[in-house]
Amino acid sequence: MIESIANNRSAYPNSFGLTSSILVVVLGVVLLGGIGLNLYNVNRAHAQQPSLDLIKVNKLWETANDLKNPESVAFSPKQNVLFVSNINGNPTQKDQNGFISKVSPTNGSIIELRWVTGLNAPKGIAISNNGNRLYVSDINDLVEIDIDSGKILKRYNAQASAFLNDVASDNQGNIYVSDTITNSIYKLNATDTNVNGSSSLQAWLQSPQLNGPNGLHVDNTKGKLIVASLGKMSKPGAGIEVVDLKSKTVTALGKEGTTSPFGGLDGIESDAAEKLYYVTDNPAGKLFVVNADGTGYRVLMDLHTHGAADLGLIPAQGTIIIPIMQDNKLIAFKLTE
Ligand SMILES: [Ca+2]
Ligand SMILES: [Ca+2]
Repeated sequence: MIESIANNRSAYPNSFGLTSSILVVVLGVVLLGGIGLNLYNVNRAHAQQPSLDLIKVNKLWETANDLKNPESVAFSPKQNVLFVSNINGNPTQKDQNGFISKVSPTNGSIIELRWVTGLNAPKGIAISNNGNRLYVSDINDLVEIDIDSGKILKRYNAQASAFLNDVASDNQGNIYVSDTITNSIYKLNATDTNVNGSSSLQAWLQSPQLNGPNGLHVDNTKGKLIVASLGKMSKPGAGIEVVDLKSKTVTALGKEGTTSPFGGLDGIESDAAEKLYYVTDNPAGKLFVVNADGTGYRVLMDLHTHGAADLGLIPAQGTIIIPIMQDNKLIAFKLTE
């Protein structure tokens, strides 16, 4: 089955079947949570959540289309730079041509196109809690890169993985990686080291409820891993799941398609207050804004293109950066309220 998926994907660049996240999804009718609430509930909801209706987006910049199937973006405040993963071809092929670029968050100029090379099909990117390391998923491996030197320090193999996708870090130094096809989350434990003093990447959670886990976000305050799911590779369509980092209990965020989005979800980021999530639907080319308490969402933007991949967010600047995989570029937007 995985073989046939890989073969389908080689039909690229005709967008359908390119990644885990490229197939058409018919979106359900978007219903916001406000219908039928009494005055008390409306007031209470306003006290807890920013109003979704007031949030607007304006285009800031886009990069030159010199990137090669960019999948994910991460912002480093320390270096004031965006790191971008470039799959460069088939997302399951170990072709050694994948790379990481550095892009200016100010104007989208490409600072260094091939900053780190020798990867295969890099996807999710996360910066470690201490800001020194970059972690990138690469099909079956998690790659550790030294940010100062741009050198690959280590490759951690994720045993029995099929399609590693997003990467997220928590404030304890742990790293989480989603594996879309096997409904798994892997964890690189910061403290659990072997006799040589090095960590290993372990299968941490496997559950059909994860339903094709793609985008990952850690809410450190609540102790939750928020998962934006893709659904089946052959038929994308899923919602957002919340995993308790201690008990590993999985619960759905709101009611998918009604108070939280349903689609071929790809990236998920949060505002600084952890009140709102910004989520991309890759095949439908949409950006959702979602109440973090599962009480409502809306389509913030329709990009009218397939392949809106794993977004980046600069909370302090209200900037959202979306990789458009088949157009080989990033587009940045400013959020205003
Ligand atoms: Ca490649
Ligand atoms: Ca992804």
